Amino acid sequence: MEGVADTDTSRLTQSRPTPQIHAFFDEPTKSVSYLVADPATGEAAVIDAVLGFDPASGRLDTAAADRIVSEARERGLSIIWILETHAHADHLSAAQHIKQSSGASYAVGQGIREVQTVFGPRFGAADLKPDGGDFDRLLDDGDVLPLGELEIEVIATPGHTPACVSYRIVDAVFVGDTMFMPDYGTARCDFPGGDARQLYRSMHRILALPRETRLFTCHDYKAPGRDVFAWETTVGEQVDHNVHIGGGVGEDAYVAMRQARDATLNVPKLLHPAIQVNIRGGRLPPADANGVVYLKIPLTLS
Ligand SMILES: N[C@@H](CCC(=O)N[C@@H](CS)C(=O)NCC(=O)O)C(=O)O
Ligand SMILES: [Fe+2]
Repeated sequence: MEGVADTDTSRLTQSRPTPQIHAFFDEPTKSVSYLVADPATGEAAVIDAVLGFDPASGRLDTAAADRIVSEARERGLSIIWILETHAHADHLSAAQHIKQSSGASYAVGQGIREVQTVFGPRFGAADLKPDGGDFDRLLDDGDVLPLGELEIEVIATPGHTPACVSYRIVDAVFVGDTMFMPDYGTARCDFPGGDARQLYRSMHRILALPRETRLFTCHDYKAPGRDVFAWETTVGEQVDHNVHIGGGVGEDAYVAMRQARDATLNVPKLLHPAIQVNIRGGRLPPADANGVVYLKIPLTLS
């Protein structure tokens, strides 16, 4: 009898498997990339990999992505997913570089099609494959991707952009650009297809998760009075303290605040380079007749 009781107790108290998480902070773009692995099988996902880009020289730099791949190799992990939380407007994706060495599948939210519809014509991107064809998989809300013995649940969290998704792996959620650290607030909603009301509702889907759920942000811009970069928080901390939505801020008040703040923000420095590469799934545009690859900047007269 005692033996049976012991077995039952150990089963009840057995801790849930949790993902192994490594964060990589890219200081030039204040972006955070993640390598997330199932400890049991070593299968791993890379979330939001950054390709370095210096617009003055046109130089691309794979150092940040190579660090992620090296870390995976040193830990004996095999990268099977390359995931994007959205089509980033502030940095280029290194997905294609990581795909070359890993052969992993590249996935993004299905809202990418809307982003491509808006920006494809603006950049004259006739080479864009229709229906998100530059990605291996377009994700819907509720989709589940296998990661060894763990599962990655896709939570559609549009608002910052139409293609925004968050990824939940057990008790960890990679929230992309929805909420930032509680002392900084939330993401801007003034990009084409962005919508503050939608973001508010998306964020509340995440805030409905258990308070101890760990949240990992896609950026950190520090905050007044904070000297170090940070990217991990919890649902409970956001619910209580997020400076934009914490303490029960209502939807209308949030939307008014967000729209007023967005009206003061500058366009991200790498907006044009980032968007034209990221709508192509991180592919560069085709080379010109002279064999050189160029990025375009649409001009407007103010
Ligand atoms: N200064 C940065 C701004 C980047 C930016 O606009 N970030 C977006 C996320 S892609 C955001 O939500 N920012 C919120 C804010 O700046 O308050 C740049 O030029 O890259
Ligand atoms: Fe973003």
